[in-house]
Parts: sequence; C-alpha cells; structure tokens
Amino acid sequence: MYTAFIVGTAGSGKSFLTSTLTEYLKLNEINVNTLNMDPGVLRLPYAPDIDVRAYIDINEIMNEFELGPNGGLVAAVDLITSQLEGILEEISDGSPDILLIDTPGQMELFAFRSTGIIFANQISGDRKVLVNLMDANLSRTPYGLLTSLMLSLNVQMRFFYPQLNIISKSDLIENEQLEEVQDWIEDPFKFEDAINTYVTGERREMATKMLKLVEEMQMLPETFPVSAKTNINIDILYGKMQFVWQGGEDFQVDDRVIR
Ligand SMILES: Nc1nc2c(ncn2[C@@H]2O[C@H](COP(=O)(O)OP(=O)(O)O)[C@@H](O)[C@H]2O)c(=O)[nH]1
Ligand SMILES: [Mg+2]
Repeated sequence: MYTAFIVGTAGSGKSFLTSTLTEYLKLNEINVNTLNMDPGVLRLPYAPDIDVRAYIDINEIMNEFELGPNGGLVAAVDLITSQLEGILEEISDGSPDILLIDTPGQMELFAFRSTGIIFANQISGDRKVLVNLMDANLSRTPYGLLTSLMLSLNVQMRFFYPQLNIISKSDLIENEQLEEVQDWIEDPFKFEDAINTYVTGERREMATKMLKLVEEMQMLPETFPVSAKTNINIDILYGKMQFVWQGGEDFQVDDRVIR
C-alpha cells in the first residue's frame, strides 16, 4: 500500500484535491481508498471509504467537555489517537493499493500537534508521500510564494517524509501570472529578480535570505501549480507521487504501465 497525506492551510483545497485524485485514479482502474481525518467537516466532495467521524463525534465532545468549536476540534483531533486500532483495521480490511488521507481543515491540528505524527507513523505502507498545498491566493507573488514555502518547510521539519509542494487552486491565477510563477520556480535567478522588482526594504532582505534557504533545501524542483477544479497538472502530481512511492519506476497495475 502506498500512502499520501494531503496537508495544507484551511481552505487550501485538500478535500477537493482528494476527490479529484480519487476520480483520476479510479479512471485508471487503480484500487484507491480515501480516509477523512477531519472530525469537524460537515460536507465532503467525495464519499470517504474510512471516516474518523464514525469514531469521533465532535458535538458530543463539545458537550461533554464544555468546549467551543475550536477547543472541540482540538480535543476531537487529539482523540483520534485513541481510535487508531479501529481505523488501522479498516485500512487493512480495505487493502487498497493507494490510500489518500485528507487531513483536518486547520493544518496545525495535523502538523503541529502530536496526533498527526503519531497517526502518520502508525499507518503501515511501503512508501509515504506528503502533498503540501500552498494556496494560490498567497502564492502568486514572489513574497507570498516564499511565505508559503517557509510553511512547507515547517511541515517537512515535522514529518520528514518526501514532500511535494503544490500551488493549489492555480486556476484562480491569470495565465500570464501563472507562467511568471512557473518561471520563478524553474529559475531561481528569475525568482530573485522578481523579489528585487516587487519587494522593497527589509522584506526584500529577508526574502533574499529565505530564497537561499529554499534553494539549499532543494524545494523548488518539487514545487508546481495544480488545480483540482480544472485538472491542471493532476497527471504531473500523480507522476511525482509514483516517483516517490516506487523509487522512480512506473506504477504497474497488472501488466499495464500507468504514466
Ligand atoms: N477555483 C478552485 N477552487 C477550489 C479548488 N480546490 C478547492 N476549491 C474550493 O476551495 C474551497 C475549500 O476547498 P476544500 O477542499 O474544502 O479545502 P480544505 O479545507 O483544504 O479541505 C471550496 O469552496 C472548494 O470548492 C481549485 O482547484 N480551484
Ligand atoms: Mg477539508
């Protein structure tokens, strides 16, 4: 089983991407299962095969511990660890080739509390990849893209899994600007030029230093725009996921090679 954790800030499009990827994989006749890890979500754009809401009732938790929505959510996510056994059993019963994990809406609940790490480490599987979503709304300017990349680096520091950093909801960026963003990603000199053009003062100084770090960490080759709505680069995303899972080889189902 190959596993992908879909991580990102609230509203960055994790659930929608989980849905689009699932459809894409099913079209390719791949045995995929989805796991919803968000105990607080009301509506999902896909029908999860495994759902933490079947184990944890956020309303019950809010009532029992007299918590508001935020406290309730924190407690609910923390309680997932106590339900690990059942969830792991369901995963093993489904025995999918690929498991997509849609993580809680607010990324800090998964990435910056212990539950996420404990949960991720308990899930078995040959290979794991973390797909980190960087919202296009923030990532369309040179300074914003760097801000997003710094957050990605934080996630990488927590999990230490192979990580893909995607600019999600890229259909919201005008074509011309999207090409520009792609230029920055492909050529750090153009990225630096853009910083010098658009950013001034202390921010420019900081951005230049951050760009050096991003380059040193080799984050840019694993950064690319995606849209789960118009399917921009969904195939490239899947190709890169396979590359991680299979150590660079094509993914095979029966005798067919899926590229
Ligand atoms: N235009 C556009 N909107 C998107 C895309 N992905 C998600 N959205 C919208 O962004 C909002 C948040 O998406 P959701 O998947 O729930 O985000 P999550 O909180 O990260 O799971 C919803 O209204 C989605 O319809 C995308 O690729 N393009
Ligand atoms: Mg969601």
